[in-house]
Amino acid sequence: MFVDEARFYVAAGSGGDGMVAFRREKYVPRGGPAGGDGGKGGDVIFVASTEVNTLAEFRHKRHWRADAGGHGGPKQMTGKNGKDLYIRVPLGTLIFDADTDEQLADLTKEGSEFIAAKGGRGGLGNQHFATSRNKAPRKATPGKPGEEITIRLELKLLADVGLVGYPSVGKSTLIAAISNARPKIAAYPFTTLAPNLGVVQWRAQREFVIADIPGLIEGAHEGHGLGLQFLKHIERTNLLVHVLEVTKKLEDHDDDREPIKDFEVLRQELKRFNPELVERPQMVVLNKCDLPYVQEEADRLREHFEGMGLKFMTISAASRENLGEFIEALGQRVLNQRVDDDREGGLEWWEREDALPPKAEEE
Ligand SMILES: Nc1nc2c(ncn2[C@@H]2O[C@H](COP(=O)(O)OP(=O)(O)OP(=O)(O)O)[C@@H](O)[C@H]2O)c(=O)[nH]1
Ligand SMILES: [Mg+2]
Repeated sequence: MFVDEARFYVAAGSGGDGMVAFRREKYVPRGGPAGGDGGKGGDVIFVASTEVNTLAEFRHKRHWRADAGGHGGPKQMTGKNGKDLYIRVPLGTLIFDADTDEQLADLTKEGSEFIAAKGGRGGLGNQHFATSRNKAPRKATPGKPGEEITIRLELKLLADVGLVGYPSVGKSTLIAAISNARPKIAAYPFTTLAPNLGVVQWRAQREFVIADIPGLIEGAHEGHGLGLQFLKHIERTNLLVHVLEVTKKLEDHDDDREPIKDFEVLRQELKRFNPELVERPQMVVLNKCDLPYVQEEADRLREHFEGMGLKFMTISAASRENLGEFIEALGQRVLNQRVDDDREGGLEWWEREDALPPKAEEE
């Protein structure tokens, strides 16, 4: 089950207590203080991992605790440090303080960590308290309590490209055709109930991530269909691809779907969710072009969308028509964007579509 929100309590381990003890050795009349220190309590640490994909694990377990530190022992033995508790979360998990709503961390890279609660320090054993006047102190200090906090997690998937479109336009078929994702595909609407991520291989060494989200319909902002809840998972993408289809007009069934109208309706829905989304780089693809009645509409639609200044392509996810060109167009846009972002894995200047050698320095 796909769960993208969670709220729970975490507590670090408390430190172990220091000990009061004296050296007892045969033939040594009065041993000095020898009580060991307590160990440190374990930390609670969130770590981003590609091995988990949702926050489902947190639905039932409401309390997470790291181990306490061991108490100090005799003979100056320090207590064991409590084991840190590592909590694995998916990449793209935002961590908030649930009480103040302050964002504490955004774990976007494999292995990145955030210490949410620090373990308490161990107490000091009486070995530390001997003075010239008191050679046999009976004083030791208790361990400090560990930090505790109520955490709210929010998962916002990380993808370079997001697919949006009405149900059944073929988004899942498309992601299955070009990436390693294997989502469910079927001829009825709302087949996809949760986002899918897929990795697309492009030009041998490079890859990017594409997200397929459940279909959207008119009125989604009012909760129609599955609503707009999944749009947050494409909020972090650099490129949105509107997938369109031409629906067959049947004699007995008058659906008022039309690709240009579909595009405008979904644009409004995106805007209602986050006005910034429609400012994002966008592309339009007409899918199912293996069907003659779809192909017939291609020129008209191309003229319309290119007139709007949008990149427009015709593809068929089923027959794989034009998918190579489609991947190329995505790769160019996504990785060019990364160059602008100065992110890792971007294109070298000579790989860019609009490649021009850098200007020579003027003397
Ligand atoms: N002829 C043809 N059929 C396609 C093509 N792509 C998808 N389909 C069919 O369209 C139907 C819906 O495909 P999906 O990939 O499940 O559509 P979706 O957009 O993911 O739908 P939701 O998950 O419900 O939003 C399936 O029956 C597919 O086989 C295509 O290129 N050509
Ligand atoms: Mg689908």
